[in-house]
Amino acid sequence: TGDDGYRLWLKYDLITNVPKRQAYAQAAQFIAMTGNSPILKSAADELQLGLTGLLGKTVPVVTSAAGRKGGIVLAVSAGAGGSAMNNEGYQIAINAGNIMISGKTDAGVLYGAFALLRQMQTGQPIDRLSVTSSPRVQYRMLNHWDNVDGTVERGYAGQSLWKWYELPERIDPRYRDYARANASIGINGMTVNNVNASARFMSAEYIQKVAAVASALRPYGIRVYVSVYWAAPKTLGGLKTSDPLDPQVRAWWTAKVKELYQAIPDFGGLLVKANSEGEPGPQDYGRTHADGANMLAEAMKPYDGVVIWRAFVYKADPNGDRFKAAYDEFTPLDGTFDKKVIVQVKNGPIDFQPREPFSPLFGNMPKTPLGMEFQITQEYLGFATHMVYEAPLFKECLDADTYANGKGSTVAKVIDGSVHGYARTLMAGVANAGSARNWTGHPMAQANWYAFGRLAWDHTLSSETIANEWVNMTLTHEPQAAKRITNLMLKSRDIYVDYNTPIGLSRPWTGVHFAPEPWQNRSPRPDWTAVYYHKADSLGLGFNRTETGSNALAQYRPEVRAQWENPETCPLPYLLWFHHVAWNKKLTSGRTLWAELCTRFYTGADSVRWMQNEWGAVKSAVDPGIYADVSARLATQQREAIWWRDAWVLYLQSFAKQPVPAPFKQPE
Ligand code: GCW
Repeated sequence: TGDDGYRLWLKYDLITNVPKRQAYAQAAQFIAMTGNSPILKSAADELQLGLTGLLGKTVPVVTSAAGRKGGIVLAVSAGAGGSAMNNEGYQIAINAGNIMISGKTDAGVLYGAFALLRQMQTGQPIDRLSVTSSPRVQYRMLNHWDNVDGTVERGYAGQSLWKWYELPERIDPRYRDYARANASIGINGMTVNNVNASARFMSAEYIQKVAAVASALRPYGIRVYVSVYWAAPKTLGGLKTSDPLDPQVRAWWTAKVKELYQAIPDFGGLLVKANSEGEPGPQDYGRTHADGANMLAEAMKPYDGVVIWRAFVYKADPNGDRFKAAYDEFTPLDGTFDKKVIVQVKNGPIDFQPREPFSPLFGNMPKTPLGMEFQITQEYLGFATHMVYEAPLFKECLDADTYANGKGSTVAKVIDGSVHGYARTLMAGVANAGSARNWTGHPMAQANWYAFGRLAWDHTLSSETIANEWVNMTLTHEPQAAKRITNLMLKSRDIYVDYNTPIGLSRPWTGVHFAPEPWQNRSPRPDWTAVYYHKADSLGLGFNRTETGSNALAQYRPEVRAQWENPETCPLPYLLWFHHVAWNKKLTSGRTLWAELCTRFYTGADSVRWMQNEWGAVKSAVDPGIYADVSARLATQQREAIWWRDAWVLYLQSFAKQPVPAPFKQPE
């Protein structure tokens, strides 16, 4: 028994600190909703729900403050916040004895309402509030990789949230709670279906279903997008081709987009995975990504929607380097995309590895808005069993300097438009939410959903600030315990990297992306084997991407290259990404490569024991249901960390031909 985690970070349990509760109650005696719209109503409803829980009494919603003091006033006004605030921003200030939440739009007010609740949930004072906040990125989206049959590609939290067989008639009440959770962190868009898309989502039947989902999310300021199966004109429309330059194909998409907007007036747009991993695309007809994207953009022209075109492409070239593929295909197209197109780029050049250098596309497409694609679901981070707090991973990429426009041209500043002046800005996260009672399988994985949204709103927030907020809202208010859990979260990603892919290793798996298979050397494609990535041999380990190797480093600015191209000075976390290093080479740590690898694998696995101890120490401060769930998952993680360690050590030892250094014990 205990908390089932359903309420996520929106718990609103009674505040047990009585003076604090009384102070809040004093300042929140009524909610004045001046104006009326479904989104404003959501804001008022949420405040009422939250305050009722936190304060233990019902706070009335009224239509005007009518000269009263001591309440919360919600107001939409075009001038709110002045020019410093954008359309979705909010201001919270004390005005005539009330807490005034204002925005230029009702969505801004909704975000402000959640911000005020967060203030109370985290125990901050509210009597002298003066906050102005605007999202730094315009399109803040989740991408669901959900299929028609209810399965979720790379989903580890049960079946899909979207019950296609019940829609459009039945709206699962969960859709609203999903919308609340997203709105609370500022997410304003979502794609309902997998990028490996079924053409069915373009059928009249499914458009009605998607429209029903959209109607549940609309009152929370969330727009719905759909992933497109490129060959739909052929498979669904019965045309002979899906060539983007064919007039019939163009007419088909124009009509389809019109149909979508008739059903969903605020439809967000289309997301496309084309000519990637066997999916069809414009290249099947000798056309480019830009030809394809621009054709869809033309169909979207009458509407306020966008085309999001993914840059996750790589060809099966046994002599090539997959690292270079997206840059090679996309940079020549810079400047040729329609204004409605955003190109969505994964954070790293390969594929959501536990640690990757930033994608060299960032900073190299000045004329094409590039959006960020992060993966929240833990495809390569231990599914729903390992505890990995992802904010440090997101931040490492966002804070990396591309030097595109001189020092300080961070990836974050490319994404938010400040480096190249992009007209549209986007951050997307591949969702980790499913129909599991607690949404994310691992209770701690809720923090990754939360962190993604907070960073999409404001990438300058620190991983620690976000973790601390989440812990206080979700797990405990006990300061020592909250500190301990925050610290545990902050260390969890590096611990995972240590036992999984230390010093710049990547992709030691095939198949299900979970089990260690560094020996895997057979596959229909060379770049779908494990040996392709680590290149272990009798001399050493790692992928030479310098001039004497694939020269992928040439895709970065000289300043970035300089950090990584010299094996003597390349930071250890990135070393094997760029260099083939001899087993006995002395590293900057003072250890040989082999000794350093062993040290990482062993300390990483041992650190999971430390995680277990730390979690054990907070037992009395967290809910027993959540405590037990996390404890059990940590025990699994501990067992699996050793499995990873031993698989790697034994495999690499067959090349390094050296004993495991003391004090570590040779695996059996
Ligand atoms: O990470 C890989 C996944 C695929 C995924 C693909 C992509 C949706 O293993 O499952 O397909 O990337 O991002 O397109």
